[in-house]
Amino acid sequence: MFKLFYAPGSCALATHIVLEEIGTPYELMRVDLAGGEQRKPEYLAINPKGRVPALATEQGILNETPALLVFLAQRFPHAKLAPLDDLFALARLQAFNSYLCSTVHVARAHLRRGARWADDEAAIAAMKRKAPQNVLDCFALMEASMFVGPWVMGESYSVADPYLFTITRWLVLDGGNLSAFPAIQNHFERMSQRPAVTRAIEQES
Ligand SMILES: N[C@@H](CCC(=O)N[C@@H](CS)C(=O)NCC(=O)O)C(=O)O
Repeated sequence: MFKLFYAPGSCALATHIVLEEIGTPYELMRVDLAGGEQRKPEYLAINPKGRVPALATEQGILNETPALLVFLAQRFPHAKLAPLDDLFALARLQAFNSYLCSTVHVARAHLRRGARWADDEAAIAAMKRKAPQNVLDCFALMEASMFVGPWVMGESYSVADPYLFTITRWLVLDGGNLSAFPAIQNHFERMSQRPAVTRAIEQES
C-alpha cells in the first residue's frame, strides 16, 4: 500500500487529492513540520531533502510533487489523470506543473521561509514584502497564457488541477484576492466542490 508523507495544508495536498481521485488504498503519514520532524534522522532517511511530500511505493520512495503526480497518473492509467498517449500534451502538463513547483511555490516560500536565502533580517523582511507581488505576477501569467480552461489543460481534468488548486488555496489563505484571475477563481470554486478535494482537506484538518 502507498504511504503519503504529508503535512496539513502543504503542497502534499496535491498528491493527497490525486490519491483520493484514484481511489487506491494508501496510508497518510503526518510529518510535524512545526516541530522540526522533517529534519530528524528518521524522516531524512525517507526524504533526505527534509521536505514533504514523499510517497512510499512498491518500488521505493519518491519525492518532488511533479514526479509524484505523473507517477500516479501513469501507474493508474484508468483514472485518466494525464494525456499518456500524447507526448506533446504530456510535456505541456509537465511544463505547467514545473512552473508551479519551481516558480510559484518558490515565490510564495519567500513569504515564510526567507531564512533559506538570507541570514540578514533586513533582507528577509525585504523578501517577505516582495513575495506577495511575485506570487500575483505568477497568477497573472498563468491566467493570461497558461491556463486553458475549464481545466488547467483544457477539456480533460488532470493532475495539474489538484496542484493548481493547492497553490491557489495558499493565495486565498494568505488573504490574496482572486478576482483579478476569473478563470483561476472559477477553477478554484469548482475544485472546492469535488468530493476528492473535500475528503482530502477533511482528512488533513
Ligand atoms: N519541490 C518540492 C518542495 C517541497 C516543499 O518545499 N515542501 C514544504 C511544504 S509545502 C516543506 O516540506 N517544508 C518544510 C521545510 O521547509 O522545513 C515539491 O514540490 O515537492
